Amino acid sequence: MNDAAKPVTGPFEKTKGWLDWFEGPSKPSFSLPRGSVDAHCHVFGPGAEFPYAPERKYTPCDASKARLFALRDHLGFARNVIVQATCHGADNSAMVDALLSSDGRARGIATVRRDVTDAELKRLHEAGVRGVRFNFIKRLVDFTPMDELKEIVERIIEHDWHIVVYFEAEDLPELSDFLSGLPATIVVDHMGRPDVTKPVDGPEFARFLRFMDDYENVWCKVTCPERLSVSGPPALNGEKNAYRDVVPFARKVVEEFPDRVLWGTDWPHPNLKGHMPDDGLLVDFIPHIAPAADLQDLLLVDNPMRLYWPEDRRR
Ligand code: 0GY
Repeated sequence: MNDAAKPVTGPFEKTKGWLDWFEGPSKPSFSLPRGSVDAHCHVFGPGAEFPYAPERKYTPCDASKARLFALRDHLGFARNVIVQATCHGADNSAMVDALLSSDGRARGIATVRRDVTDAELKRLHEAGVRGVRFNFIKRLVDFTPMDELKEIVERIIEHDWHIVVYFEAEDLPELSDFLSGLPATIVVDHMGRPDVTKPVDGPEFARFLRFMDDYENVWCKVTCPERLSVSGPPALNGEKNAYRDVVPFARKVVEEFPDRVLWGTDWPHPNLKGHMPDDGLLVDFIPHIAPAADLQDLLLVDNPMRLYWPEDRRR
């Protein structure tokens, strides 16, 4: 990745204390399987071209499609799944622009409201969108009524899209009836954000595992150790054993549900406060949570291909 100017935000002022993504990430020691998919990442702006939404809860640094694709190549991924970030609200233009510039090597997850037109849904599908995201994290979005979410689900079903959900572990009991009633594949972001200071075999994480066990349409991104870790050490300065406290949680999900897990970088890591990880070292986290080659193939290639590029699957 070239070392051009530090990220800026065009006409926007970044949120105070905002950490820009890590400049000059290392080359991973772990060789990703051929055809690996970074199944959770974002683009931000650039703000001068794709303005941030008025209702946003943070203003990030610009993180362009060119930077994302350079990172993809540097780390050894073949494809990306670009998730609409809340700082762009329901204006999917920056994400769609990235999809259209990807030569078919990126799919997208959109944010839509109940007033989205059929023509817009069709346009999003043709650009490569394959799902919507429902975000229940209060610091990121204002509450959307459940009847609006249900209406959206009814609209997207005909495109065979799935639903990505982001929630805090403590909110699962309140959400599980709603989520389990959804007639589509559900992909849970970041393992439902477990509190990793609690035991991996304790009641909170057991509830999440039971949720996956009970509903075969529920998938999980075993992502964001840098967000969930309390113990560290951070993925910086060549650290090969980063975020040790997250390993048992992610590994358990991978081993129990090997054909329903996905992995992604989460670049450019919105809202991290303490440090910004070296993305090369984040890739080196993967063999700790998926030690065997067959698990790595499922996590990084087969599962994301089945969900996002079923027409291109290698088997
Ligand atoms: C993530 C995590 C976060 C932010 C967003 O869309 C977003 O703004 O997803 C977060 O702040 O935890 O998945 O990127």
